[in-house]
Amino acid sequence: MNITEYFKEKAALVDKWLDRLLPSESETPSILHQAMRYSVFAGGKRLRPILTIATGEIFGAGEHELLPAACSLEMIHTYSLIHDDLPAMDNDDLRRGRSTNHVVYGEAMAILAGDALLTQAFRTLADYQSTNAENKVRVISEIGKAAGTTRALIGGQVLDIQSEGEILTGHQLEEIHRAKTGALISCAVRIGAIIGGANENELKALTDYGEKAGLSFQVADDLLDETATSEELGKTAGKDAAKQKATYTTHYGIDGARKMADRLSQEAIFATGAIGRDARILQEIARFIVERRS
Ligand code: GRG
Repeated sequence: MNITEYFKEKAALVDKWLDRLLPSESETPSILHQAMRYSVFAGGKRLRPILTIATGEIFGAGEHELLPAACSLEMIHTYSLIHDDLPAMDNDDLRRGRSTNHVVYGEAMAILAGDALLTQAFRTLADYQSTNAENKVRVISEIGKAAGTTRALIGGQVLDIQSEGEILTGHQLEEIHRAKTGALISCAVRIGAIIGGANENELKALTDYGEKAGLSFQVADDLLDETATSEELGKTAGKDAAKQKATYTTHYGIDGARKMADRLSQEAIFATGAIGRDARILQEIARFIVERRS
């Protein structure tokens, strides 16, 4: 199976579980549940849940063990996109090829839809039946940490907002993106490994993979922001330049950023060598991350 087919198959599985795990649109308050589902089912790549599934499957974990945790990451990712698009943040009107949540449902409902997705993610994690209670608590802690403030999603967003219009060093740029984008991607790999029962050495190698792949994702994202169209991306292209944001392309140039994305991808692939299991799927995903067109 090639990587495109793999993503299609796993994304369909993620969608099936998300549909099961989210409140139905008819349930009160209907408008909020519609808003949550509007953004979740707007056609994202499902990269984070797929990383959890791919990693967990390497260690023999099954659908019922992996999907609740994988879907909780997608709920958190979608909440971050809804909030990031708000007028108080990036003020964008296009996401996943559709009008942004606040444009359709209003600002108040978009804030609440994001809040509700974050809350539902942790409820999902707590509710699912796991044979290993210790690992379940560990996964909840890992996700709480990655979605939190210290070298994590919200903290990265704060640094990003504070850095607008500033000239950053390469180190500062990396610090922002390791937190804002990398933490959740790396977490996706780690929780797949934890659910699958990886040992400490395997977890260390996979953390290395996740961090490299996470950073390469952001460098590729910056390249796409400059080289792809809004239609291809499903979000507004050229936004970073318009907002005078420091990006990998403004810092290293298009060629420099391209080389950096490829180098990080190679390093991620190399890290999988230390697992001692067939990790070809993670290698394929590392390549996909830097070669994608959306
Ligand atoms: C508001 C708490 C809060 C956090 C916002 C992740 C984030 C922090 C903002 C998202 C905006 C953004 C452009 C982030 C950089 C890279 C990124 C995460 C892009 C979107 O991820 P994809 O390409 O999206 O995986 P899809 O739609 O495919 O799921």
